[in-house]
Amino acid sequence: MALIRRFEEEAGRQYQRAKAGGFLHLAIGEEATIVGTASVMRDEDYLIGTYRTHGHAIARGTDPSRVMSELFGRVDGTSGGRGGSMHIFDRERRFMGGYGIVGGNLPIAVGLALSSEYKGEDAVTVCMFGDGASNTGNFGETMNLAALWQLPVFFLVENNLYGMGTSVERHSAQTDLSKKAEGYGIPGTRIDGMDVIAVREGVAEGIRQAREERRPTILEAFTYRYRGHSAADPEVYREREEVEEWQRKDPIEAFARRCVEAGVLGEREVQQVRESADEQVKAAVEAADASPEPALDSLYENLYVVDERSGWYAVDERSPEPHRGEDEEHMPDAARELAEAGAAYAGQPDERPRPNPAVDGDAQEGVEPEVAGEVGERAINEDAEAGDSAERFWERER
Ligand SMILES: Cc1ncc(C[n+]2csc(CCOP(=O)(O)OP(=O)(O)O)c2C)c(N)n1
Ligand SMILES: [Mg+2]
Repeated sequence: MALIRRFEEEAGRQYQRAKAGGFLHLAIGEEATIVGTASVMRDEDYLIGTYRTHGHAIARGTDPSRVMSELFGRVDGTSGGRGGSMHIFDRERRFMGGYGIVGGNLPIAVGLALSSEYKGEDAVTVCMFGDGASNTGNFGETMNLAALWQLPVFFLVENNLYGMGTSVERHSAQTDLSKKAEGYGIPGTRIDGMDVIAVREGVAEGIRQAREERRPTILEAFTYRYRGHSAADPEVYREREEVEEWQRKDPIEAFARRCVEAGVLGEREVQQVRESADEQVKAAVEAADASPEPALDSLYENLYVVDERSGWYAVDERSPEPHRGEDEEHMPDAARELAEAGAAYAGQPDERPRPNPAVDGDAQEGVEPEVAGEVGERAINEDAEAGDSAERFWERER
């Protein structure tokens, strides 16, 4: 936590000196939520976050020099200097970004969890996002598939009370964000996100349920960013007193005090932690400064552009003529083939009659997921035995 705090203070300074470009969103004050979460993850687990994720990468073990180099736009950065602050990424440590689109990471988290399931891996995906992101359409789509497919994914809402300058009460109809996915069958709980141990315990349980029971859950962690939304925020939406009140709950100070009082650390050791953080951050700035900018002739690498006539293609990796699926207008056979394949895959409509929950009650209520299928099947079979056709069943229900 101390290292992340020092890193971000320095990142803010380097941004003011125009060493770091683009946008800069600092999570100063939110360290307990970040570190508490990462501390109970296994190496093989995936973590995915938003655009406020310098600390998340560092907590996963990414070298701070590589994160600072990314802010500086240098070749030794985590994305070769091309992503900047909002797009930190470290595949080796399974830190999957870093996204500028609010809520954009949510469906990707479900994709990661699906890949683990598909490959028979034991990994859990931990998806962290803000209170504001819970209002995006992606939220509902993500929760639906996570619950429906019983994926090994765990959601953590970093509720810092604001989405930019809009408070939760003004941006969300349901202000208890832990309840926001209940309708999809994803239960939630709330914890003090300023207490690193509380976060650790809450996340450990959520990860356990995801890993062992394939049961996605949400944890809402209350936290606070001491700085503005981004480096350019006049902060007219909140009172100084509110910031000061949360500063009194500083997660680093509180944890240091707790360790000293419990006799786990001495004052001197706490000081050593801070000094070590300071040294690591100084080294990170030096390394970033020494790292070269990307070569000019690499300007078009990994860059995709859209051409109005021929669709998407990569400048450097593909030949400029249209490829399969890019220019249907001039490739009618390919388009038809794809449409026919899709239709064949969808198969025939299921004509079996279904129970009507409004009349028969919810067959799945209070029943474990494995058993629920059987109950549903039985209800269907009973109807089928009575000689009901699908049409007659629905006619009667209407
Ligand atoms: C889809 C989309 N809409 C709007 C924005 C602009 N925007 C950037 S950050 C932000 C607030 C998000 O708040 P929250 O999810 O609570 O995260 P926090 O910044 O508090 O960590 C908004 C609206 C965006 N980047 N993407
Ligand atoms: Mg927020």
